[in-house]
Amino acid sequence: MKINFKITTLLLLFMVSAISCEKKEEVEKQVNEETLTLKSAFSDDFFVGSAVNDNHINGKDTLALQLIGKEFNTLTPENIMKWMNIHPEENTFNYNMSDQYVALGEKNTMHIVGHTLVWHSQLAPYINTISDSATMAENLKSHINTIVGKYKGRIHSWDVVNEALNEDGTLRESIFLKVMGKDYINYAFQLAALADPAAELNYNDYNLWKPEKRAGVVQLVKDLQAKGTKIDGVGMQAHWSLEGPSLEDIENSIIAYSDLGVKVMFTELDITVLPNPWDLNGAAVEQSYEQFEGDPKMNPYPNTLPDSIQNKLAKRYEDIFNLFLKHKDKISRVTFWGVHDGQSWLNDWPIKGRTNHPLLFDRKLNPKKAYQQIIELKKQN
Ligand code: 9MR
Repeated sequence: MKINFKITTLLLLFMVSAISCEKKEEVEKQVNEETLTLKSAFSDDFFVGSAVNDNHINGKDTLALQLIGKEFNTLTPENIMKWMNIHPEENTFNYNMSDQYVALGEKNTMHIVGHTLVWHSQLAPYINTISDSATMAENLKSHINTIVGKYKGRIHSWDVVNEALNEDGTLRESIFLKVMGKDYINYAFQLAALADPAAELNYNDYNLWKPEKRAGVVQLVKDLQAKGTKIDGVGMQAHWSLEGPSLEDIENSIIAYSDLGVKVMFTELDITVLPNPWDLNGAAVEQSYEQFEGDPKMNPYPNTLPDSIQNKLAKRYEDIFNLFLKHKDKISRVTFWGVHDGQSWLNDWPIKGRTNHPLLFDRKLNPKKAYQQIIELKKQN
């Protein structure tokens, strides 16, 4: 009787502990799911990041800074490393902001991106006065050697050349092309590889889903590879809208770039929800958009985003992330162009002073439905 009682007690204890183990696992799973953030949800898939501005970097925007640390594991500087800011005169380099930027990334153990070394826009004025090839080459060398060298081993990935292509895939008539010919691209990549052999080196551009532009990128990468020049990735900027581009066009580009043996990155993701002057009958692209400033028709959601559009945005982000997950073996990074809607460049482009809602966090830094939907994708997988 006594023995039987002991066995029953032991059995009961065993069952209770088995049940409580199961319960514990369930609770742990629930807690994990509830506390998933972008970086933890996609940690097995790709880096998830954001572009950061001056107020994030200098620590003034403390709330956004907390969000950045919690949600993202990679950063890109939105403006502070562009040529006119970091190297405004031939012999002047401004490292004040870039030092703080790199320190911010290091404090949070992040994948740190440098944006951007060679770009026709936001250039220092002295570059536009150069008219001979040897001087331009010298200046490229000084710019790339100095900056990449300074952050050797600390900036992990560089947008070496930005937006060198026209929409039809031909080379853009930038000051670099005009003065040096097309070899400036190869030269820039070679210089970056010499200055930091371990850094990831990328070509970055917008509208890379377009078949003609895609062909231009494929040619550009093949040309570099044929010369034995190091190129590690193609950055698709991803300034998209609710309607386009199609998932098919995006997917075709992911596959085309990956087939070249390079990584694919989505480097500047945002989804505009506002009407575009390009869609208006008779609005030519070259036209000034000042005529639309203050026009309520062009700024339909100045306060909150209606549920119908919020849902559309969430569905669009869900579809896009589903595609990213399908090709996670090819995609190494997804970076949003801004932390929250209130500081997106799309509030001022292509028309100034509008209220756009293109990101995952609203103006109060609350996660939007699109955020929940993306996280939900990972809970299901
Ligand atoms: O978001 C940036 C905005 O604050 C600047 O005014 C603008 C100036 O050119 O550049 C924006 O960032 C661009 C990025 O550096 C390259 N790809 C296109 C981005 C949006 O214009």
